[in-house]
Amino acid sequence: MSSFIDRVMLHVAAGDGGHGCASIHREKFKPLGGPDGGNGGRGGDVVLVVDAGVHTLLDFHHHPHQRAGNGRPGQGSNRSGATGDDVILRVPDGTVVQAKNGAELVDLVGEGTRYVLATGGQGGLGNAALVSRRRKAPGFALFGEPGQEIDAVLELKSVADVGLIGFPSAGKSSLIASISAARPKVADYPFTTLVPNLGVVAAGDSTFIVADVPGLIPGAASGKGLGLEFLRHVERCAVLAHVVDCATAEHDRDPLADLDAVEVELAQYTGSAAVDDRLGSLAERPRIVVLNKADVPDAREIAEMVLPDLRARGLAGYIVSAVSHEGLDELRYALAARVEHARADRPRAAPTRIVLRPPPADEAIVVEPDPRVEGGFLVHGAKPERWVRQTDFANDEAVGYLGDRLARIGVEAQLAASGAMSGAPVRIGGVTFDWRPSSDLDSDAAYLPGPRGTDERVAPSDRRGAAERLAAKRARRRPDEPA
Ligand SMILES: Nc1nc2c(ncn2[C@@H]2O[C@H](COP(=O)(O)OP(=O)(O)OP(=O)(O)O)[C@@H](O)[C@H]2O)c(=O)[nH]1
Ligand SMILES: [Mg+2]
Repeated sequence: MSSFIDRVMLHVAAGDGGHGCASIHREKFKPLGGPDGGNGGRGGDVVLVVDAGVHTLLDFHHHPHQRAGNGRPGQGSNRSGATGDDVILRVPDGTVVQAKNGAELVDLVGEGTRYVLATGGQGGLGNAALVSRRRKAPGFALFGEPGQEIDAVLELKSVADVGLIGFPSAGKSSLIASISAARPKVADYPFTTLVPNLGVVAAGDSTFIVADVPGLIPGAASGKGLGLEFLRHVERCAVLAHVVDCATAEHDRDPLADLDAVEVELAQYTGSAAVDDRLGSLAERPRIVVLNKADVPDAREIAEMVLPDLRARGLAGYIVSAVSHEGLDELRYALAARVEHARADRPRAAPTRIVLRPPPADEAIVVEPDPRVEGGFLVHGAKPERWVRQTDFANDEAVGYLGDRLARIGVEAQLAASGAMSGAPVRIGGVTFDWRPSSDLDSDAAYLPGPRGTDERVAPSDRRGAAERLAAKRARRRPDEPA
């Protein structure tokens, strides 16, 4: 079975999440209104959707870069930012998605199947959403998270729609070269083509795949020439196109005789068991006749004489020249119409509406010594890295909030267990901190998450010592770090 591999590298970026808003409600005579900063909107996703109307990856060869919309920032008065627009990419049934390293991510089968290739960034929480019992008036908000950026390879193994069959040197390879981007070898001796060639042909809105197979000669069924072996490459073609040489100098040949000889061979081809029974045998397949080499004056005359005979047999004939390109547009549209007709005949599978997502990010948190920094540690983990990206390091409260979150999921305990000393440089997602364990600060060993804000409206009892605690405890960004 011949399959044609259409491959394209896609560079996609999901939208960034919008930043959360830090705002305080203001109303006449109520100077100390509560926090009312809204959340940022989610960034848009980049989504692949199987569409039975799409047959090749041609579009992506032209537009390999795709970017979804960013989420909008939150605003005061608890207004959330708008969600970023998704980008929907329509792909053919049977598209295989691979990561850049070749690992298969997903095999997209069935009309309507969706796969989220790149996930939009979460919006940052606004300060209204960050209120807790201990942090009553947060003076900060979280940044939106950047959208995922992914390079992926789309691969489509498709089967040809049209098979070009005919005698050696009839011009099959010349023809596929003149109507598609395929560039097979062309020469004036028989059996130039030893392996099938495939090309994508466009005609108006329709695209289809044409296969050029090695030539057939009388007796092919009994093994003459290259035999019938290569006909398995056209077994699943919905349409056959006889390519006939109208300029042959051999006295015992003419277009109708060649056509008959090829038909005799086709009739003897039994094929493999795997053929789609809706298509029927090769002998029953719809076919047209391409009368080639019309640029040669004698050949054109012969072609015109043959047309009525073909019509009498119920066959459509097209007079073309692969060399001068005459008649090729008409041929492309005629083939497209037959291919579309065959596609419409094949019942479509009911939409499956399967939504596939990449496996959830690994929640594991790994702490290890930093090989590049003496006494330093690296912290890996989806959550800590995301939280660092969402933190406004210019805001002490925001940094304190990050410290609380990290302690709560056990990063602090893991650092201590790994032997980190107070003051050790700890790197998370590209940002380095001086690690200050909370046990340094609180006499009790158990960590107590607490408000670290300096906002005036924090209850005085909560604020006691806050400034000192903050100064000692906050995770400081080292001056050598890029912002
Ligand atoms: N004048 C003229 N010559 C053509 C035309 N098409 C093909 N030829 C010539 O015919 C010869 C055979 O062309 P190919 O395209 O290799 O024929 P093929 O059918 O692929 O042959 P095999 O691969 O051997 O089966 C080459 O010398 C071509 O240049 C045409 O439209 N006009
Ligand atoms: Mg050839």
